Amino acid sequence: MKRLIIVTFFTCLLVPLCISFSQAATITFEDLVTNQTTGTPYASIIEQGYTVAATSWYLYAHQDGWGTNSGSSNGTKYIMVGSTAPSLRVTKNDDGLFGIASIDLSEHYNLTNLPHPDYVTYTATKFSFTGIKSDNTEINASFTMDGISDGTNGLADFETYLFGEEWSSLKALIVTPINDRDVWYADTYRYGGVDNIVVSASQVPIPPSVWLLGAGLAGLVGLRRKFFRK
Ligand SMILES: [Ca+2]
Ligand SMILES: [Ca+2]
Repeated sequence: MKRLIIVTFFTCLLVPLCISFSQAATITFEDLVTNQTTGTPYASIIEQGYTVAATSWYLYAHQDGWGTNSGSSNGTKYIMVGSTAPSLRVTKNDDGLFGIASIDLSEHYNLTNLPHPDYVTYTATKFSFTGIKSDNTEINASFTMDGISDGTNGLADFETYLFGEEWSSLKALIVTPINDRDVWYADTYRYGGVDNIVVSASQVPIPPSVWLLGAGLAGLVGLRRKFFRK
């Protein structure tokens, strides 16, 4: 009987674990086509079963060191949002619900190597996040960046923002760069870099029949062993 209880316990434990771990994904943008000069515009990007779309016009794909080392760097490709693409909208392609665990964010420009000194005021200072839940309620958060962005040099330009557990069962996630400097064009010029969006499909509830089946199978195994021992 002791063995039966142990087998049942582990069967029930493993079934939901296998389902939840297999559905996590990191959107890295490494498959995007881009170039060394201006970057490449995209209206939307599909990766790993998710769509990352600009809420208007284009977002841009950039590669590390683009321009004359004009952008933020994390050694990989990433996307720029802001100006003509005010926000990003992340959705799951099958209209399923998902959770967001983390996102990497940067100031977009290399602030030590600007094409023009005014460009420092074009760069986002923070990001806001809005999660739209399955019942259409919203959750919100924001993140102020460190203002460090030195291109392909030594300092880390991107920072990772970690979301809490409440950022689950989302229909959509909206990511908006914000420029809170006291300049009249701040609403227009607020470029930010985005990379490594870590998402996971919301766990599919295990139907009671599956739990019963698991427990039943475990019971059969236990009885069989008990029978043969006699
Ligand atoms: Ca990347
Ligand atoms: Ca930074």
